[in-house]
This record gives sequence, C-alpha cells and structure tokens, in this order.
Amino acid sequence: MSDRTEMRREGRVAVITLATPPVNALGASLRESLARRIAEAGSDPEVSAIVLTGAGKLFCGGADITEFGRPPQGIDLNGLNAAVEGSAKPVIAAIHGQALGGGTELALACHHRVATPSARIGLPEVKLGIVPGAGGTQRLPRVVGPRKALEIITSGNPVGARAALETGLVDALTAEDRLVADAIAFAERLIAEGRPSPRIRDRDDRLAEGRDDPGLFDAFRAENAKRFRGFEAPEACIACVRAACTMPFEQGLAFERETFLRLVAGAQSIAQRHVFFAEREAAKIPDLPADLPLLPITRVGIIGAGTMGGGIAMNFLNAGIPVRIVEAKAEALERGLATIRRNYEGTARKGRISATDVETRMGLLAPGLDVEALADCDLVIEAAFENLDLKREIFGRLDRIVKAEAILASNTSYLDIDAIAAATARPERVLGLHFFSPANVMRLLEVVRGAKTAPAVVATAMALGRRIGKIAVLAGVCHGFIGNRILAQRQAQANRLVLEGATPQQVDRVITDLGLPMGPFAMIDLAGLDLGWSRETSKGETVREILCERDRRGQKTGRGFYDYDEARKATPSAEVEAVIRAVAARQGVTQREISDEEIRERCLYPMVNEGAKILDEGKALRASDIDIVWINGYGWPVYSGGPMHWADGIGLARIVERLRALEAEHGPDFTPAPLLATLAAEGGSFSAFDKARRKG
Ligand code: T1G
Repeated sequence: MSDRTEMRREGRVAVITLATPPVNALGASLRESLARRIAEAGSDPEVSAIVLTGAGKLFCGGADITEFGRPPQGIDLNGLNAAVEGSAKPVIAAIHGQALGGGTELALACHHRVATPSARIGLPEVKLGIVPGAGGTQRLPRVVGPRKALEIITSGNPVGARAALETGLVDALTAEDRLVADAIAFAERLIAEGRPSPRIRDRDDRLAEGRDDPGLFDAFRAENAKRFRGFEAPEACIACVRAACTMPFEQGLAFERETFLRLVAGAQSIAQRHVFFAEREAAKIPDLPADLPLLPITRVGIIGAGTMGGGIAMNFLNAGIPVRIVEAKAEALERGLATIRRNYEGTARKGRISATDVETRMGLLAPGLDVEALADCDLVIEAAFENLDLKREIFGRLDRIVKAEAILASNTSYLDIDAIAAATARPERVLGLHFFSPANVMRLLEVVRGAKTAPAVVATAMALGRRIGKIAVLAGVCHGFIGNRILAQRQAQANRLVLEGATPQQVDRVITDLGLPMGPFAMIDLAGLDLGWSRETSKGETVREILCERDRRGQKTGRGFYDYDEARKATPSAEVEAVIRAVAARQGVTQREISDEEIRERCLYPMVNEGAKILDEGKALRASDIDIVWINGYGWPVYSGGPMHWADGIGLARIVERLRALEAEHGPDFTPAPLLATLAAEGGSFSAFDKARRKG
C-alpha cells in the first residue's frame, strides 16, 4: 500500500503527517500507514513524544465515506484510535483547517490537542444519517460534558478553535502559521515535565452531568423535536451519549459501534450519503473545460428591489461584493432598502452577524432609480415582474447601457431565456440565475444555460453560486427549468384531487408526512394565489380564480385555501370546500373518498415522471441534480434523498406499473416517460443511469 503518511524527527519529537489528498480521509491505506508510524515511533528510543498533523488544507476530513457499505479492510478506526491512545509516549494532535468525524475521533484518542485559531472541529456524522462510529460519542462527553456533546454531535456543526479551547476540547492554540513548530514546543514541554499521557477514556468527572440528571436526555430530545422530526440518527446520537454516562467505556464503545453499523446500512444514511456526493457532482459540468478562465465579477447590478431583488442583493453583499440596485419608483426603492436593513438587523439581534457587519454590507449597496447606473457592472440580474415582453424590453435597454463584457441574467422562474437573450446583441452573455424565495436563505440556484450562452459565462455563474454560498445546479431552457417544471406536475394533480373529493388539508398532510415542510396548498397560500391573476381577465371558473375574486389570495390577505390567524396559523375553510364542491359540480366531477395512498401516488409519481423527461431532454445533467434541486429549493427531506433517489427506493418498475394503471383511469397525464419506461423494463435505476452517464 502506498504510504499515505510521512514521518520525520525533530529532536525527541516524531512528527507524523497524514498525507492523503484531498482531505486526508481515513481510508484503509491511511489507517494502516498511520498505525505503522505510531508503532515505529513508539519503539524508537530516540522518540519521547509524537505530533500528528495533516498535509494540505486540513487535519482530516474523517473516515472515507466511499468505504461505507463495503467489506471492512485492514485496521478499523477504533483499532487505530486504541493504538494511539495506548501509546506510552504522548501523542499531540496538531489541527489546522478542519478535523471532522473520524478526524476528530482520532484527535480525541490523542493525549493532547493543539489547534490554529482558524481551525474548526466537528462530528458531522449525523448529517450522513449515522453516529460517530469511532469513539466520538464516548470520548467527547468526557471532555466537554454530555450536554455540550449532545449539541455538537446532533447538530453535526463544527466548533471554532477558540470555543474548543474554552470547553477543553483543545489544550492550546498555536500561531496561525506555526502550528507544527508550536506543537513540537508543546511536546517538548511535556517531555521536560515528564507527565503521564492522560487518556480521555479514563476521565469520567464530566459525565456526572448525565448521571445525576437522567432527565437531561429527555429534555434535550423535547427541545429539538422539530429539528429531529423524521430523522433516525439524532435519536441514536442521544442514545450513544447516554451510554457514555451509564456504561463502562468499552461497553459504551461497543454500543456506539453496533448503533453505527445499524444506521450505516439503513435507508436514511444511504440517502444522506447520496446527497453528500450529489451536491459535489452538481458542480461538475462535463462539457466545460476544467481550466476555463472565469470572468471577473467585482460589481453586481440588480434590477428590482422587491422581495426577490432585495434577497438576491443580500447574497452578494454577504460575500463582500458591491451591488447597485435600481427600481422604477423611489418609494419602492426605499421600501426595498428598508427591508434589506431590517433583515440584517434581525440577523444581528440573533448574534449571527455584528452591528458593524450590518453597516459594512449596507455600505456596499448603492441604490438608484436609473438603469444607466448599472453601466459599470460585471453582472446585471433582472428581477422584475414575470412578463416576457417586459423582460425583453429591459434586456434590450441593458444591452445598450452596460459594458460589452458584462453578463446579463434573468431571475425568471419559468420564462424562455433564449427569447430574452434574443432581445440583446450579446446572447452568449445571457443566462438565467433562478434564485428561490427567500433568496437570501434558500441555498438553491438554478443556473439556466441558454442555447448561445458561452461556456465561460456558465462556468463563471456556477463558481459565483459557490462564492455566495449557494448550491448551483445547471438547467436547460424549458418551462419552469427543473424545480418548477416538476412542481407544476404535483400542483396539477393536487388541484385535480381536491375536485375529486380530497380536501386541501388532506393533500397537504400526505406531502408533509413525507417530510416536506409544507404541502401544495399551504405553499400556494404562502406564494399568493394571485400570481398571474387579474380581476380584469378573471373568468371566475376555476377554484383559484373564485378565491382570488373573493380576496382569498393567500397569507398576505389572511385567507387563501386556509384561514390564517395573527400568528399565521392555518385552519381549514368551509367556504373553500364549498367553492371546490361547486366547481366540481359545474365540471361534472363526482366527488368521492380518496385514500392517502392515491394522493401520494398521484402527486409524486408524475413528479418522478417529469424528472425522467427533463433528464431525457438534457435539461438536467443528472438525476441526482434533480434531487439536489428539490432538497435545496423545496425542502425535500435529505433522509429520503430527493424524488429520484426516493423513486429508486420504490422501484421504477413499480412506479411505471402504477402510472399505467393511473393512465388507464385518468388519462395521458400519467403516461410513463420513455426513459422511465426503459429503465423500468431493464430493471434499472436513476442511480445506475447517472453512473453510466459519468462513465459515458
Ligand atoms: N470521504 C471520502 N471522500 C470525501 C470525504 C470523506 N470523508 N470528504 C470529502 N471527500 C471528497 C469529496 O467527495 C470531493 O470529491 C473531495 O473530497 C473534495 O471535497 C468513523 C464514520 C472536508 C470540509 O462528513 O465536509 O468520519 O468531488 O469538495 O469543499 O465516526 O469535504 O473531488 O471527487 O467537499 O474543501 C465524516 C465530509 C465522515 C466530512 C472539505 N466526515 N467532507 O471541503 O472539499 S464519516 C465528513 C466535508 C466518519 C467516523 C465517521 C468536506 C471538507 P470529488 P469537497 P472542500
């Protein structure tokens, strides 16, 4: 096995470096190599202490996730940690960048830990649907106490080095650029003092917090019930930390291992690991040269200071990119600026940013009433009213105003980017940047590539998405791109189902029972029933038109499909149900009892079917991209992996069989997409389809 570590001696200190790019993941060869180095250093009479550090940008990114689900190879992480912890010579973990998962567990098996001030230390396993599986749930509570350990392990979020110093997770901070030298000095002091090497496993003073207060775990579970809803791993993390407080160390370790093995084989962890890799795949655009030079984006212009324009602006301000924002009317501009400031002040009140940050970000924002002010912008994003003629007029003007190399983007949710690009003399610099509301919160960014969009413009947009903290997914031009095109299928069925006898609340419950944050009708109430509706053109024929005419336009009018109280709590409306019954009668639709299973199949299978069409038309690069869109744009729960991964779990043959039965009963809305029918007939899956494309 090629060596994945390096070792050198500095005086009486052996320095062992994890050297396995890109993240020093603790795969079998690195574990073997590290165990060998520890043994060598342990038996070298010239060595009195050992420093463990990571090459590259971080200490260690944890176990090698690609090994999960495969037969174990070589020494496992618990075995390696036992060798480190059992060393007669003190082992000091010298941490920079990140120590995550198994990397943190390795550091906890060391006798001491030092870190640079910018280092971050965490146990993100819960985000992969598992528990720390190499002693993290047993050692961490012995250092920081059960309560703090519960927070760190069930959140999966890393802590900064200064906070780690305060809780005793690290023993000392080093200079940012002298990590190894300072770690060696720390080791030399240990040698001089001749102190024994303290093993965390021997400490149990901090565990009293969990032993003396058995209600601690129930209270923690209750406090976090909403956050943990539907997930298995958080509860398992709680059980493991409780085991640390109630079992001897070795027994607790065995309980943790057994829990890890159970979860890592489970559907939720398989789904969450799928999402981990899918997020990274989404950034890869096969037909773009890897080293394509990106276009500089030093100043961004935004047209429209409404909800979307203001939210979009915040993304760039948060990344330190100056923004010029223009509106047609002064009062709309003022309102938009006030909303942005109010959002920042709210974030500052929560302690997530400082008051200085608020002023710094607002200082980067230049408001105006004339698009001429955007002349010096490298990128202009249009977030005006969803009307193609208006957008074409705006792009035509922009084309004459902004510099030749500027990129022009529309935030349109549905409209034809090619038609918008055709209004300019620079179609190669036009694309869609579809943000999801609230734009400063939702992580998803659909980058919509026009027929003529230049590769460098696509690459720049994908990189810019990452720079502002988004998950960028490339989409092709079609009505609704990826997310909204699939959403339209679900909405069509939801509207049909309530005409046939289901209630809005029943349909919404079936969808929220799958783990999505809200159902179709609550979502319409949030967005507003009157998007695209006008009293002048309303015919009063559909449920939506009638509700709009009665001013039941959604949360903003206090009533939509539901009635809302001051706290925006929704209650079903008898009036709405009467309207639905009247429209059904007028359309000759016989109402009947409808089962949850029928609602689930009729809402979800057409979504999967549309995803297959989007794939087949090349409007999405991968099925996993569609999963990423639905997880980050609509709240599909990571624990079932997104609609396409979820469909693989149901079985494509089963889905096609049910679509055919629904087609026979309800018509061509359910006709299986050719790609879906083919995959089903071949016993295939979307996962296999993606893998074949990657190889292809
Ligand atoms: N295993 C395998 N591959 C990994 C990996 C890992 N732990 N971490 C990253 N990669 C790959 C990633 O897929 C990508 O591959 C490349 O490395 C660069 O990653 C026993 C069981 C460390 C903060 O959850 O959070 O330890 O796309 O683009 O932005 O208790 O990677 O280039 O082919 O993300 O600089 C716990 C997961 C594992 C950390 C670096 N650890 N990684 O971010 O690079 S379970 C984690 C990250 C565990 C133990 C348990 C990030 C990073 P490719 P990247 P980055």
